Order: sequence, then structure tokens, then C-alpha cells
Amino acid sequence: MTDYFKGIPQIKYEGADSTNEFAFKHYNPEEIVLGKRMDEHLRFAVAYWHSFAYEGGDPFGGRTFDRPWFDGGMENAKLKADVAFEMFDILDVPFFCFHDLDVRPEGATFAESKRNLEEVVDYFAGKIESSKTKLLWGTANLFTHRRFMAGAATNPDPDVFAYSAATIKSCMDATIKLGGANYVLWGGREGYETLLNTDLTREADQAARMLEMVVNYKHKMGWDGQILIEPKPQEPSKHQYDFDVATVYGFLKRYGLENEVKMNLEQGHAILAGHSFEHELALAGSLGMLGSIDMNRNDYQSGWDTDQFPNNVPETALAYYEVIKSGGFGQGGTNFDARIRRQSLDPEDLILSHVGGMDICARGFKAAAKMFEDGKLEAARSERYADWDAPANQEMLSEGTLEDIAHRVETQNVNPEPRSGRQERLENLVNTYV
Ligand code: XUL
Ligand code: CO
Repeated sequence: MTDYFKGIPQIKYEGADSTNEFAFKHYNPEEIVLGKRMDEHLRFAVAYWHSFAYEGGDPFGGRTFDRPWFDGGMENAKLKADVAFEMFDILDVPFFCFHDLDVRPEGATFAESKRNLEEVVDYFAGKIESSKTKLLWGTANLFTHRRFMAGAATNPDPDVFAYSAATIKSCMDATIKLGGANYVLWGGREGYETLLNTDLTREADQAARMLEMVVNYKHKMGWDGQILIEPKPQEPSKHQYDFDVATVYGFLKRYGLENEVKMNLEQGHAILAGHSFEHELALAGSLGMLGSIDMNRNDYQSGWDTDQFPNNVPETALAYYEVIKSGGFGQGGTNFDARIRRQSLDPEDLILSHVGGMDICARGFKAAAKMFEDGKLEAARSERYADWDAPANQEMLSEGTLEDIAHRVETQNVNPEPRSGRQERLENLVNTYV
């Protein structure tokens, strides 16, 4: 037991009237919503990188946080793990997520980095055994070290491709060993800074080859985890290949991998791509590609990927509505890919940011569940398309030809009468739930 969170109590559900800062007001893990416990619906996860590895830096200044596990070797990696699992316990959070670099010291060689990872993974395995917190997903950091500056799988240097493949294998091994439910690939620098030095055809083929090997390895290991791609349009690259859901789906179809891979969608990435989060979720749902979410929000003024904790119930409600509509998370979950601000120095800030985020998500989720149960929104949507049920209209979608349709339009004097889209009425309806 460390003393890092000394004096901070276990967070319990106390209800909406509670004035206790260290309590959930809306997230009651045991509450049954849509026939299932809230914790099983939401499947919250803490992101190791933001909570335990982020030092508080920004482009204009370095470290602001003073964590006792910074700067150091294996001993500090284990101290960090001790503190992390203490935080998971305080929050009673069912999952966590990590990159290799978040959890282990970087070695001088690949072999040393791998040994370090294995040692930490063994340490995690012991903790997971006696903890309620499991691994939602693991991933490889293929973007921080300078060797990855021109990409990992899409790098012009085949040695970087090889190094990346070896790193991914070690991270998949770690994820499998820890019983992870998913493995995520976020293409941090899989993109370009300038087209002037970039061969788009080669880079797409390389990315697909890497993904194909990942899928093959999963099957070879008999692992039933889900492989997820996380789209993002830019940052750190000027242009990233996994731009958004539509682009990733096109890539997967192009290389025949659409049945092997789903997506991990992040609120802030959707906004950077010029979409709403619910757009990305709805499209992934419609394509059968929705795997998991990274919950956060960006600062709407700065236009950067600021990875803040969610703080907007109507937004989370619309997001969870799409998750519910597409059948829920399955083996995915809600990962807080969110970090406290660089002035939020205290251990309490780490805890309370998550408490607030979990409560916001719970409120959004409950509103979404009511909206779904009531069915009014879906009824209005169905009604808008109801005329398609008529046999003559169904025919247009199956065997009809342009000539048949043209003949019917002329002879039956088909003359469309525009109808209201009722947008404001639907917005009013949604507002009755949030
Ligand atoms: C970066 C981002 C990553 C991925 C995992 O914007 O979202 O943290 O979630 O590599
Ligand atoms: Co993310």
C-alpha cells in the first residue's frame, strides 16, 4: 500500500442529493438499466498514459506534476503500478488500458524494452488476480520515440516496419497474457507531413500488411479479443491515414479486412475530423464496426486534441444513444482517454476528474436509455421512411429499372410533396430526456 492517495475514501454511490465531493451522484454500478447493470453497460476504463505517465507538459512548458514514480527504472514502474491499482480500487473501475511505454522503462535495445515490459506485465498479472479491475485493451506506443517520426508500419525504412512489428507482437502478447478484451491500433504517425516525400500507394500497402499480420497472429494464438483501429484525422501527423470511420472502413474493405477489425471511436477525434461524436458512432453502428469508445472532449475554442474529461450530458446522451442502438459495447467499453489539466496538481484531482466523468457518462447513458425505451425518436425516424414499405416503392430497391420507374412517374403522375423534417421538434423531444 502506498500513501499516494492517503485520506481519499473509496468512492461510493450516494445519489443525486449527495453533497459529498467524493461520491457518485449518478453512477450506481448496480442499477439495472435496460435489463443490465450500469457497470456492465458502461464498462469504464482508466487510461494509464494520461493518469500516470503524463507529466503536465504542453508545447510551451515542461513537467508540472510531481509524481514520486517519475524518472526511473523498474522500481518506479512498479510504484506507478501500485498507485494505479490503488486508484482503480478507489474508483471501483472495472477496466484499464495501457501502451507499453506508459508502463515500462524504455530499454537501450528492443530486447531490453521487451524484458522490461514482460516484468511489468508479470507484476500486473499478480495485481489483476486480486483486483476487480481487468484490462480493456492494450496497445503499442509507435509514435513517441524518434525512430517512429516518419511512421511505424508506413515508414519508408523497412527496419522501422520490422521494429514496429516486433513491438506490436510484444504488446499483443502482453494483452493476451493479461486477459485483455481488445487490442487497439491507433496510427499515431501513420500519415504524412508532406506529400512531396510520400508514396501513398506503398504506405497503404504497408499498413494493410501490418494489420493482416496482427489479425493472423490473433488467430494463431487462438485469442478471442477484438482488434480495433482508432481513427483520427491529424495530430501528430499533418494528415493521418485513419482519418475517420468512413476512411477506415474504405481501407478495411480495400484489403478485405472488414470482418476482422472493428473501431475504437474517440469523441475528440471525431470533432477534429469535422464530425460530431454521434456521427462517427452512428456510421460505425450502421456498418457493424462499433467496437469501443475513448470518452473525452476537446476545448472547442482551441481546436486542439486537448483530451479533457467529458462534461456535457446532452453530448454523452446522444453518443450513448448510438451505442445502445447498435447493440451496446459487447467486449468494448468506455475508456477515459482524458487527462487532468496541467494545473491540476493534486492526487484528489486525479480521482475527482474520473468521478465527474463517470457521473456525466451515467447521466448521459440513463437519458439515452430512456429515449431508447420510449421509442419516440425511432418512431419518428421510421415514420419518415414509412412510404418505402409500399410494394411499388420496395420494387425500386430490388428489380426496378430506370425505364420502369420513369414510366410509372409519367403515367401515374408521381409528384412529390415536400414534408417537414421536424428537426426542432425532434430536438425538443431529445431535450425532454437530458
Ligand atoms: C491519441 C489517442 C491515443 C490512443 C491510443 O490521440 O487517442 O491515446 O487512444 O494510442
Ligand atoms: Co484515444
